[in-house]
Amino acid sequence: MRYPIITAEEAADFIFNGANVAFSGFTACGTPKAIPVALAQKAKKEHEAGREFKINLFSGASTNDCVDGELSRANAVNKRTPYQGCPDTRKAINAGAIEYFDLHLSELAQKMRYNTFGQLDVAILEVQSIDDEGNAVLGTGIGNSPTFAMLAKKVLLEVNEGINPKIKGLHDIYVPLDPPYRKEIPIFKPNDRAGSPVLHIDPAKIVGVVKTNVPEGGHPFAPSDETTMMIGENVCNFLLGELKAGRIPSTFLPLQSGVGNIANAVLARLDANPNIPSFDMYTEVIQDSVLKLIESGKCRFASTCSITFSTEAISEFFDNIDRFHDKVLMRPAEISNNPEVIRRLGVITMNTALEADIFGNINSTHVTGTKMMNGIGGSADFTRNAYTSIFSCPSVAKGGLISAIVPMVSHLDHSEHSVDVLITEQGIADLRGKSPIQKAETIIENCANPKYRPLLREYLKMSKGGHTPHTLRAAFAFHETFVAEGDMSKTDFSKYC
Ligand code: 0RQ
Repeated sequence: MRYPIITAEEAADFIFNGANVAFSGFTACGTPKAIPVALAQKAKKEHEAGREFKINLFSGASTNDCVDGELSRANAVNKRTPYQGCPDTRKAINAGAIEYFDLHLSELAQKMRYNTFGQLDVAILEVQSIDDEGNAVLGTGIGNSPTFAMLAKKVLLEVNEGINPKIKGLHDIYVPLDPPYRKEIPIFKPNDRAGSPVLHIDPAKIVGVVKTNVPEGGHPFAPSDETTMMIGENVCNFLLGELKAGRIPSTFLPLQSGVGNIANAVLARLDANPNIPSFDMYTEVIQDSVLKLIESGKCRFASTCSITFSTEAISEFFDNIDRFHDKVLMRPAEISNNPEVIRRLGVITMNTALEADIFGNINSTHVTGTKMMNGIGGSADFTRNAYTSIFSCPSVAKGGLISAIVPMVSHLDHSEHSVDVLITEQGIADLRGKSPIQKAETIIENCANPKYRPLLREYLKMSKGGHTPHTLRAAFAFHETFVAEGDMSKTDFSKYC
């Protein structure tokens, strides 16, 4: 190999206080595992010596604990974008120790190419292999690696020998030209290949290679419970109704689904229902349930940014790669989540809300309007450009102390203009073509938990006048009551009359 083989500690020495540092991958997949740990150690030593040491951390989406966990515990992060899902990072963000700016996942790469955040100093990229001409085979998640490699002054590589070499061919690396030269992205069907299976990195920028040997694959998700199964069933019923009404063509349309238990339950219900035809997926993450759908023939093809499989599923995937290699393509986040492509393909999107208000506005990110949970992720990339956008969530959280349906969302991520359908375990609220008052009546009666329906009806009744009736002084009464008394159902609207 023509590149210097170095230790993770030597690699960390290329990174200085205040540096803009970008990491490969998307979720834990494809994320570096050795250099960030050494970097956290370096930060701790610098702090012990009384010196400031923090980096600005850019990624594809959430990362593994070696990146967000180690670096935030070492107090080594100044700015952070575009998405995180790490409890320690979340704590630091909400304590004001990390300046987090929450960004649509499709936008970070182009914003960096437009020089919005200043020069990228170092890119740390995990690869499966690299040849002497700089052609790299990436790992199980791409994220923004192509743009990071293009922009960084220096590139540090982790060559992970634990990644199965059969991964070669599953990547589709394409970086659009920037305005005013951008052309259409040549993806007209989910399985169209737009770019190259390898990422070219300028060899002159590669200042060191660290070898690792960490097998890919994580823990499987917990099995679905009764609530998530009912949500899955309701999503399935909604889609069947759309097929029957001819609003979805009989050949079906590509699906996007978030990650987690609800997404798993929805996909399991779609698989089990013989009336749902086979479909493609145009999404950002695929998990074990999608592998099962591909095996059963229900999913014909999946375009994604990462393959977030459990350890067992990833071995099954690579052991049978001949069956899967023409069924999956991994693309950079700006392509997997690209608004132009999502709109063109007619993607049906399914994302999760923390809370929804009675008028169909969605909060996906902020608990009681103030505390960051994870970030907006790709949910708006898909929702805003969907053929039909669906949001789902359980009708209550924390054992019923919180209603997911509230008078007014305490933070807005997706406005009522972008949200077509809201689904809870209670039922389906089809919001298309409805006025705000009609939306409110449908959401209260179909989606709110029976325990909270009387309170929500009372709020709507006391709010008179205007196109979207509100009683502004009572709009956050649910949240205020939860903060003060730990139970939203204790809300007393008579106090606000
Ligand atoms: O708390 O973890 O303490 O049990 O929030 O809620 O119901 O388990 O749902 O794991 O799917 O997360 C919106 C955060 C939902 C996620 C969000 C509490 C609840 C629980 C988690 P515990 P659930 P999920 C694809 C697209 C934005 C990004 C996105 C998300 C915890 O889906 O980050 O969509 N979405 N990306 O008890 C207070 C409420 C609450 C609440 C739930 N109203 N108030 N707490 N909880 N509702 C993926 C990617 O972008 C990669």
